[in-house]
Amino acid sequence: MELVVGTKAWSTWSMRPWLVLKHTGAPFTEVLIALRQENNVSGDLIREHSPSGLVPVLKDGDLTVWDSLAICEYVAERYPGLWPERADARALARAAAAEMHSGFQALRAECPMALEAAPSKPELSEATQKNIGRIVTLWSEMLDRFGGPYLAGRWSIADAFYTPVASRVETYGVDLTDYGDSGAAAAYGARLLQTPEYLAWKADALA
Ligand SMILES: N[C@@H](CCC(=O)N[C@@H](CS)C(=O)NCC(=O)O)C(=O)O
Repeated sequence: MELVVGTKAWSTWSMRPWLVLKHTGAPFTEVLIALRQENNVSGDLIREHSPSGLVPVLKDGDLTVWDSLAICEYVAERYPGLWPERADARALARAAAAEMHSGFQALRAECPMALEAAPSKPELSEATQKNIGRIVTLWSEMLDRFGGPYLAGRWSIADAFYTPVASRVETYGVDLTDYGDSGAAAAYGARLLQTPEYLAWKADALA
């Protein structure tokens, strides 16, 4: 398999399936495309690989799969264990990943992932604060219900989807206790940033 990804310091969508593939231990090759180049260079390079004009894209033989969630689902069909075994945990892990995939626009726009950036503490808009409040509730309820250490018990695709949020919490100095966290959500976020897969991605991003 070959995964086409964008600049690792910025591309949260690329990070998700990359973490998932790394977690499986399956061998895969990687094509890295520098994002935000002038004169549509990035877009042209991406379109050589991707029918949607976006990264990430996974190639497996003559099959090209685009979109982070679809790629993760494809990998999960080949490598069991990426979704929880229990039906209720699997349902909520999927709901959490889907909510991330389709939501939290304010947080994403106002606090873009920037692994190379020095930590800062910007004023956050009401919409972004609402997103963070929702994430704290979601994380806390799932950790409580399934007992941790990850959202639905064992590490799953849902955790890959929230790893970029944990990096934003770190970069933008977000204190989750301001959003009703008892400490469990912050500990979970810190845990996501200590997985070997994330540390490998971050090392690549900073290299
Ligand atoms: N829904 C898509 C979103 C992918 C996306 O927005 N990718 C961005 C990079 S993170 C991209 O390719 N932008 C085109 C560009 O920067 O030229 C997914 O989940 O894969």
